[in-house]
Amino acid sequence: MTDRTIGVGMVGYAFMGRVHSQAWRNVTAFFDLPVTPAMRVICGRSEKAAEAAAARMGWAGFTTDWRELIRRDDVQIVDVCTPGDSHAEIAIAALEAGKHVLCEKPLANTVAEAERMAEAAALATGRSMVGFNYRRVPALALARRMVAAGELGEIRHVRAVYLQDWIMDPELPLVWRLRKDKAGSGALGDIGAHIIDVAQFVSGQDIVGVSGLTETFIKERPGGRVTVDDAALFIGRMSGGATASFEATRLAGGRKNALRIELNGSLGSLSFDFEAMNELWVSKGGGGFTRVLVTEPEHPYAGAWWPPGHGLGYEHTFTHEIKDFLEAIGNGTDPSPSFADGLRVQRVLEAVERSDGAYTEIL
Ligand code: SOE
Repeated sequence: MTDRTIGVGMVGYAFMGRVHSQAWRNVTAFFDLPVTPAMRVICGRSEKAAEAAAARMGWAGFTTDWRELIRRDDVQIVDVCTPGDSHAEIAIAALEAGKHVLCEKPLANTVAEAERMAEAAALATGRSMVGFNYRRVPALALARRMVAAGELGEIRHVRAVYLQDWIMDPELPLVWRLRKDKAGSGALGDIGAHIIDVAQFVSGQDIVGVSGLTETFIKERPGGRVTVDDAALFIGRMSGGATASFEATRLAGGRKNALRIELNGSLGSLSFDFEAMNELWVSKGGGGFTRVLVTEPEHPYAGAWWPPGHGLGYEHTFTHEIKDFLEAIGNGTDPSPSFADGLRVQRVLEAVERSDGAYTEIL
């Protein structure tokens, strides 16, 4: 532990606010860091809810004005956990005020917003990072390590899906994630963004072209018309020559949080399913898949926690994310993924929407 305390202010207190708070509270209990976060203030629209969130989640203060949060001299980090329509305004204001910024995914709701955010980050004195937390699953960080070491050889196929089913009930009301003005897009930007980032991170290759389609199956809900996609499917080529296929849907009944990715290379394959997040399946030279339980001390992040075989969960990926963010700030390096990486994901999302329907009908 050091005496280099760094103040944190968080905007938002829903699901992401809760899981980020868990990470801010726990990170120094498991990782030795060059700086120590102090949970100064949480911001939300409702004063009553912000006060309750501060008490429950461990924040010293609360406010309903994010501009006041940014102005505070005892806040050096701004953590943006709001719906996508406010990411640009809050993150740019925080960067221009000299703060470090962690912004939830996707970076923004449009490429134009993401471009302004990436430009502000490039000019800023503060460090910035996008919250693609799945890069911090030990199994996916191990997968990245194995690909980078050439253990799979030349990567030929990347196959990623992200399957959920929480909007299957047509009586689920028109929550903000189902409104384009708040979320920018539906499954495409919400969970499609994750598999785009994970595919690029694990393979070490960028997506350089896509063709895809989106579909909205449940068009009306209590509260009005759905203005985003329920599902997005797209294929692409990657910068190292691999072909790629993606599917993101929140209507896959029975699939709760099934982020799955498989890579096939000239020397072997890797396969991962977040619903069994402590396991990585590996095939070498065309042999069958064997299971690696990614809980050994030498595996990424795993050594900080429990003995082998005890396993980690969703929340730990956010502790790893914030650990890496604080380490970068303390060591004066740029965190990854950067806002420029987030802009690249936004360009892929926009390309899928632009390509929508560009397919050949079977007459
Ligand atoms: C809803 O689809 C959601 O909460 C996403 O927004 C998160 O990024 C994902 O980790 C879990 O599902």
